[in-house]
Amino acid sequence: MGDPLGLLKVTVVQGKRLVIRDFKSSDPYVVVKLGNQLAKTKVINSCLNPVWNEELSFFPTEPIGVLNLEVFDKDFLKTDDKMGHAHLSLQPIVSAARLGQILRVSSSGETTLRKVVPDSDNCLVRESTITCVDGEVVQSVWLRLCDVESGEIELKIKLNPVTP
Ligand SMILES: [Ca+2]
Repeated sequence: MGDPLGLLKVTVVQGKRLVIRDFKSSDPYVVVKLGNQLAKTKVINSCLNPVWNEELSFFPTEPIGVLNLEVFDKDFLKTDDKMGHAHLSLQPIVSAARLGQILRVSSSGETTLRKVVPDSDNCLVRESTITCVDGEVVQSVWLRLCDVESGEIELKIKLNPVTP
């Protein structure tokens, strides 16, 4: 295990245009993984545009990994169906947090530290902004789900870095 990087709070905000896995709808939930740490949201029944607004906590260590998301349709009496997956590199938020510390961004107000643009290596739907809000480093992200016909997931990621 490497050095701890702080507390990473991942809020799974909502999903949009998720796929149908039952007759008319799905019962989606999200599994979020960072290395061997795993957390799940609750199941929202019969909804293709679910709002979870659920905060999941992770304790990342150096070197920082990739956040992996998988969406499933909860089923009874059979295995849950896959509804797509996505990943997000945590390197930008970690470097932005370091930059914020170096620049000693004031602990009040909001400062934009960095922007991440969609490309072929990430799952971003649109440009993602990393800001420092009242001392916390926050990244807002919309991810496109892969290996599925449609679906996007909104995340808000907060990093409270360990103070050196
Ligand atoms: Ca189901």
